[in-house]
Parts: sequence; structure tokens; C-alpha cells
Amino acid sequence: MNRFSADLSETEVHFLFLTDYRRLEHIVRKNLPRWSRVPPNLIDLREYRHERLSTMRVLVIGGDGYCGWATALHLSSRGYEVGILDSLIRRHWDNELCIDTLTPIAPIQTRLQRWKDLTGKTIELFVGDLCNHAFLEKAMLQFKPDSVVHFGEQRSAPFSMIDREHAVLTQVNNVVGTLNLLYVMHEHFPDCHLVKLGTMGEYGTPNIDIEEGYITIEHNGRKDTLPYPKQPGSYYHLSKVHDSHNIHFACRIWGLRATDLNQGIVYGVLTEETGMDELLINRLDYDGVFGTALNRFCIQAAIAHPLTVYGKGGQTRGFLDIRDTVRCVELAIATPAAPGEFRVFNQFTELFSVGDIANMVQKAGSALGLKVDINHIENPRIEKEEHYFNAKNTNLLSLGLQPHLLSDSLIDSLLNFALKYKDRVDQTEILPKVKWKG
Ligand code: NAD
Ligand code: USQ
Repeated sequence: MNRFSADLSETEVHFLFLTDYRRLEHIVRKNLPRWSRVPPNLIDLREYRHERLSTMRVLVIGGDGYCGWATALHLSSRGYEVGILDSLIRRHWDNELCIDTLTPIAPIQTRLQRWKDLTGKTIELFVGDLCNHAFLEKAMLQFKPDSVVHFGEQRSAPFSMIDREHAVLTQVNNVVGTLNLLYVMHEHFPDCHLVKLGTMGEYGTPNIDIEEGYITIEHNGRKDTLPYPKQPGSYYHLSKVHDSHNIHFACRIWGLRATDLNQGIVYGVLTEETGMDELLINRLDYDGVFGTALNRFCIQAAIAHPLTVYGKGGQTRGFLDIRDTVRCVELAIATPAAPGEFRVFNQFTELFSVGDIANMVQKAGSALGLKVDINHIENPRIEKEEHYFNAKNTNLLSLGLQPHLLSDSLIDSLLNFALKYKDRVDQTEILPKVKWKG
């Protein structure tokens, strides 16, 4: 018996403190007449946990990108020791395709210096390729992470469908990079927690409910819980499925701990930290290759370009605000997977069809005095345009995520943001040029 509960050993209390604080809190609440009567030793333990988590070393791979930059700053501001590893290849791909983010992003070194000047916090930088095992190993040995957040992949479906070369590049970059990371973790950091960005698109659009990673199936009188079937819609989305399988396998054979965050489509640009200064501004893609649905529609509305709904517009997807991306990653880090566990969280807060999104942007645009037309253009992709889509997303909510739901005011602020930078838009990059049929 211990001070907190008759059912838990001291070791279990300690473990719960680090891995599942909410559960421990629940147990304590049940066992104490009032939470206000928390014994002083528990308060000490809370401080200890806070200290332990905030001295955690987190390596953000892909930390120069859209999700990674916002996450690195958020974790740094929350007291984590943050490092960024990025090859800056995304900036190179933009140059190659002659596209640019709507927002003028500063070089990574300038961004990091500004962050230090404003907050006093240093973020270590490792510039290099995840596919270069020797570089990765050296950087990891130098940084010694407790957690690795892996955003560092080629993440555009259209980019992966340009031609054979881009499909190969995407799959080699993503699969080999992740595999290298798994090997370095196995060899040097077996207890490190991998938080890997997957995608809701791994599941495709099945005609049954989508669970979080696994599904229990009864077949010929026998029952098992198995990885949820995957039917991805591009060579990019397929690369994520391959990653998931490799990570799951590494957890099974080596006992690594990992969380796969199957993220939906991210929208928005401002987080508390990236909004602090113009030099910390995040990228915001609007072009037909890297731009994603809601962000693209807001920028199209700002320049009076008809919104580009592909086909019927009944394509339904999970969406989330970038402020929730950073929070979800923080929650995943703070409550690590157990050794050997391959945990899957579906990371989105709301489901919308592309048509719904276009209507919302049109409505918000009209309120701002913009004339917003919606065009249903020929769909360059091969995908269902009307389908069932019902995905679970309870894991992150039960860890305490409080979602920022899509509101008129958010669309409004995104539209105003787009209006501010609209002179940077290259109109010729709006319509899709990549076709799935080649
Ligand atoms: P991004 O292109 O803005 O950023 C990716 C970053 O990774 C870039 O800075 C790039 O230089 C870096 N990178 C790529 N390959 C690398 C390599 N081999 N070595 C080192 N660095 C490398 O992408 P994003 O929108 O921030 O997406 C980040 C992750 O989140 C991706 O894995 C993506 O699949 C996933 N995701 C994104 C969204 C979204 O809506 N943006 C939605 C779901 C999932
Ligand atoms: N779409 C339009 N008009 C547009 C752009 C897209 O109708 O102008 C449609 C697409 O046909 C598709 C849907 O909107 O049906 C989503 O397309 P998208 O480009 O917004 O997103 P997607 O290609 O799926 O990829 C993005 C990110 C990727 C991430 C994925 C999450 O680029 O990294 O993995 O969202 S998810 O969609 O849940 O798989």
C-alpha cells in the first residue's frame, strides 16, 4: 500500500506519473475526499514530473517545414530542450517547381536566432538528410533525444504522382529515412519515443467506420485485433503505409516505443509562437502541388480566383487547426507509448467534405466583401467523390486535447492573412497540373 492508493505500488505510481498522469490523477481523486487535500508529497511529485518532462530532449525532424516549425517553437516555449534536424530539401523542391510559400519565410538560421533573441531559448540545428545514416547517427548521438518527432518527409500527394522519378524519390526519401531512424534508435536509443507523422489518407475511404490503427475482426469463428486495412490514394500516401508497417515491425522485434499520428489536413498559419514576429512566420502553401484544400481556398478567395473544387466535392477528410497539431504532438510526447507498443492516434478534430469547405470559405469571404465563386473542375486525381467516411479520433481527446474547431472567425483571419500577402501569389500555380492518370 502507498500514500496514493491501496491498489498501486510506488513503482506503478512513479510509472503512471511519467506515462499516464491523467489516470493517476483519476485514482487520486477517487481516493481522496477532495482534490484540494492533495498531500504535499504528491505536489512534490507533480513538480518532479513537470521538471522531468520539461527537461526532455526532443528532436524535431523536418523542423523547417509547416508543421515542424510550429511544433519546434511550441515545444521550446513549453520548456522542452528542442533540436531541429532538416535537410532543407523542401525549399529546394519549391525552387525546382518554381513555386513559393505565400508567406516570406526567413532562412532557418535567421528564424532560430530571432527565436533566441525573443525568448532566450536555443534550438540546436542539424542540417542534413535523414537518408544519410552516418549523418543521422552522428546528430542523434550529439543531441541525445528522449523523443523524436518525425515530420521529415516528402508530403505532397501530387508531387509523388508527377512521374516515376517523383514517385521513387518520395518513397525512397520517406521509407529509407524512417528506416534509418529506426536503426539508429534500436542501436543507440532503445528507450527513445518515436512520434511519427502518418496520415489519415493511409486508410483511404472504406465503406465502414475507421478505427484508430487497429480493428477487431471475427473470421470463421476466430477473433483477432489487427492493423486496420489500408487503401491509400497516392504513392505519397502509400509511403506512409510502408512507414507504419516498418515502425510496427521495429516495435515488435526490438521493443521500440512509437506513436503514429495519423494526421488529417492541417489548416491555418498562426500559432502563439509563430505569430510573435514576422521573422518567425510559418510557410503557407497555396500552389497545386503543395497547397492543401482549406488553405488553398482562402488564398484563392483573397485573389478572386474561383475556388477549385475537384469533381463533385463530396470527398470527405479529417481536418485540424495547426494550433492543434502542435498540441497533439506535445500530448503524445508527454505520455509516451510503452516499450514495444506501436500506438496509433487519428489526429484530426472535424470531418468536412471539400464542398463544405468551399461553401464556408465563400460565406466568410462574402462577409468580408469578397466575391467568391466556386468552380467544380475536372478532378485530376483518381478518388471517390461521394462516399461514406466516419473516422474515430478519441485517443487524443482522452489525453486532454481541447480542439480549436473551424469557425467563421478562423476563416476570417486566414482570409485576412491571405489578403495581406496576396501580391506574392503566382496565379499560374493555382490550377492543378499533375494528373493521376499521367
Ligand atoms: P513540409 O514539406 O512543410 O515539411 C517537411 C520538412 O521535412 C521540410 O522542411 C523538409 O525539408 C524536411 N525533409 C523532407 N525530407 C527530409 C529528409 N530526408 N531529411 C531531412 N529533412 C527532410 O511538410 P508539412 O506540411 O510540415 O508536413 C510534415 C509531416 O506531416 C509530413 O510527414 C506529412 O506527411 C505530415 N502531414 C502533413 C499534413 C498537412 O496538412 N500539412 C497533414 C497530415 C500529415
Ligand atoms: N482538393 C480539391 N481542390 C483543391 C485541392 C484539393 O478539391 O484545390 C481535394 C482533393 O482532390 C482531395 C482533398 O481535397 O480529395 C484533399 O486534398 P489536399 O491536397 O488538401 O490533401 P492531400 O492531398 O490528401 O494531402 C494533404 C497533405 C498530406 C497529408 C494529407 C492528410 O499534403 O501531407 O498526409 O493532407 S489526409 O488528406 O487526411 O490524408
